[in-house]
Amino acid sequence: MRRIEEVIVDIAAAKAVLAQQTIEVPSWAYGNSGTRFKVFGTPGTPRDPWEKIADAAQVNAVTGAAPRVSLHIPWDKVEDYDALSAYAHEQGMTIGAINSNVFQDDEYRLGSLANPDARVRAKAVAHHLDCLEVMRAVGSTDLKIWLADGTNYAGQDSIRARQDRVAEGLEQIYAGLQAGERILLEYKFFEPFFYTTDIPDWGTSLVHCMALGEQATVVLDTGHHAPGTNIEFIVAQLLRLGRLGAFDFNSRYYADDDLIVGSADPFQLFRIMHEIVQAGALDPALGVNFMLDQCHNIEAKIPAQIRSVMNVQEATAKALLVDADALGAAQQAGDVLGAHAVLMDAFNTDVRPILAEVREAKGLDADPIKAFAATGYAEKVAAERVGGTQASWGA
Ligand code: LRH
Ligand code: MN
Repeated sequence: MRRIEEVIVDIAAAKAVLAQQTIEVPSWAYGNSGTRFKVFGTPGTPRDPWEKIADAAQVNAVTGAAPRVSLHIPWDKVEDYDALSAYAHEQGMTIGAINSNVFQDDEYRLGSLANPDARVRAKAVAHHLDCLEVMRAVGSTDLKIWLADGTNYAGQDSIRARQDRVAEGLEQIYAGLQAGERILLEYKFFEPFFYTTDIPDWGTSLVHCMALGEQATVVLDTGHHAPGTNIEFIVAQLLRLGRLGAFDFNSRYYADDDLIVGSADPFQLFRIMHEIVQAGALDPALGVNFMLDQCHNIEAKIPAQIRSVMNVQEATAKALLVDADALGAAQQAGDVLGAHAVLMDAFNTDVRPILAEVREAKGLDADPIKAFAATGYAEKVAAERVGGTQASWGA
């Protein structure tokens, strides 16, 4: 592992960028989730959006880099969104992207915006317009749309007709946007349907976004690609087109495993952040929202989220330590191994010391995991949160 002292790029500049980096955490990561085989409950799991936000605030408190929490509607539905937003502010948080949900009502068996039944499509559009109202009530500008829509058997429905229906529905939702607001359109290559998925890949999401307009951008969920997909290529292309709106960071070994980002393939996360740094896309002005989208089925949820934020920070720090001049020169000279070595030097650099310094400069403990354990918060909520129903994907 290369030591930080050996690095020649401007460490102070890298630290300044790292100090500004923010990662958005998902409310649903603090609730129970699982697989079709089992959803494990855990003592202290939140029972409502207020408790989810309180837990998310613990991650920000020890990392200083996670000041936003995404909501999912209706999982986070409340009577008074102003009050929820005010509560988030009291906790030092703001509410980020609003995720719609047109994948759990019985009517959506054959799809939502792609459903052959116009009444069901109208219901799905109406839900998204409601989500826009929630977005405005909590001061957010991002409506994140993931359509589970798809089919299971060849011939079940017209692939082309479903695309036309999706386009029409998205148009009706897009028409509801106000200035400064945007749609984040997510794709996923399969699940819950297994023959077609109506927005299966970045190309399909991009085609719909370009048909809609400038306020429509693509969400890249790192768990939503066929095995072997070069995700950083997609990142580079979407940045080139100015259509990368957000990431849903997680990692996987097989399918949409939603594991801790960087836990399965830290080198892939580094390669993705290398494309981000090369494009200057850490600059909030480029509008890329770095979000987590994970489920902690067996591990403690708050420490898992803290580890996730740290993994993104470490991949970003390594990407910021790439000697861009040396890389450019080697690439220009066709020095294949020389260019590769420049990247590997950065990847093989222990960046934990500079991230510790960035945290200490913010008055935080160098080790966020240790800092959280020392708060006794997990034990406190396990004792307090007795009774009621623990939040989970269904509820
Ligand atoms: C779908 C998905 C989507 C969310 C859900 C929680 O797999 O990635 O982003 O709505 O997970
Ligand atoms: Mn996702």
